[in-house]
Amino acid sequence: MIETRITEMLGIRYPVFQGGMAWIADGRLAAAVSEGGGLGIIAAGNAPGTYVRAEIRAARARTKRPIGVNIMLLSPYADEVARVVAEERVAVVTTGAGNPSRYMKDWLAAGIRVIPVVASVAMAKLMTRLGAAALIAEGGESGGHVGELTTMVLVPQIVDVSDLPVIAAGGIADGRGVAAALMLGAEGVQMGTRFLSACECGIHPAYKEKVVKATDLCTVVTGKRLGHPVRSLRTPFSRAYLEAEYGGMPDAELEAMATGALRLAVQEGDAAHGCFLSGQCAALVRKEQPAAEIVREVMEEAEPLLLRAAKWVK
Ligand code: TUI
Repeated sequence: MIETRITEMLGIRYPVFQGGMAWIADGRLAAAVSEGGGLGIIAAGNAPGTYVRAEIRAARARTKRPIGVNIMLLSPYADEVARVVAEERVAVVTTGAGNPSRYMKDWLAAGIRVIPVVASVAMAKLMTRLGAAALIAEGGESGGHVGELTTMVLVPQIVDVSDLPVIAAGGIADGRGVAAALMLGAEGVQMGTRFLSACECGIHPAYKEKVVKATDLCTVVTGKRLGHPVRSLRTPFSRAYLEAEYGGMPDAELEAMATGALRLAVQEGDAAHGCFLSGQCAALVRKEQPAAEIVREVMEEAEPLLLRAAKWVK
């Protein structure tokens, strides 16, 4: 049993968060993770408040345990969703892709534990000062929108500048990753890619199959030129996008090419036009299995590794 300030603070069995993956992490997946003893997180992505409220209620119909909502701060609906999570008094709000300062006061007044993703030391200091309950340090091995630093160098730097518990994310898909994260000073982990293979994850079967069959060099970062780098699986779409990006396609056309690409991957499994967001650790994800089993398995794998390391100390 691994108990940290995260398990204690949230009243959860395992310090494992399921990443808030846009278009993917719905009430069903989040409830399955929370029922399994981790923290399930509904992704607001680019969806309106009505969707988020419905998914919160769908999750609550399946589990009495705490759930979280991730707010993607670049969303045109971010203000609306920020109000919905306060009205619904969700246990945890995580944020991504930006600075959530303007919402902090209202969320704290609603009794919400705010756990932002921070991709830099400056943001970690600011969030600590504004009342965050914990911090998620997400390295660029992750899928989707990626920061500059790797998990290995980001986590210890965040741990050094904040007294808050830190959750490591990016590149973690099994017990080895969990053990390594704890060694870096983290008190929990967040995994996205590993949960793409969960039975309760409703992505198109072709998406799941691509993840389970992925190999070491299967992901690529696109979108650097427009300032929104995104990691996804190498596909005919990502190849075409990279050619356009580095071939000088005008910004507006490049943006149009990406619009709707995530939905096409998630709902249609369309490799020609879809963008299959995934972290580098897809190569460590080998089979479909229930979400609860994933949560338990990674933590049970980590325990003997931590004990083995302790035995090396003379
Ligand atoms: O947010 C994510 N991952 C995402 S969001 C997303 S949807 C999207 N699609 C296309 C373009 C952009 C977004 C897909 N995947 N992860 C959390 C994360 N947050 N990673 C890095 C950051 C981050 C970056 C900058 C957090 C704070 C930050 O602060 C910038 C500032 O305002 O100073």
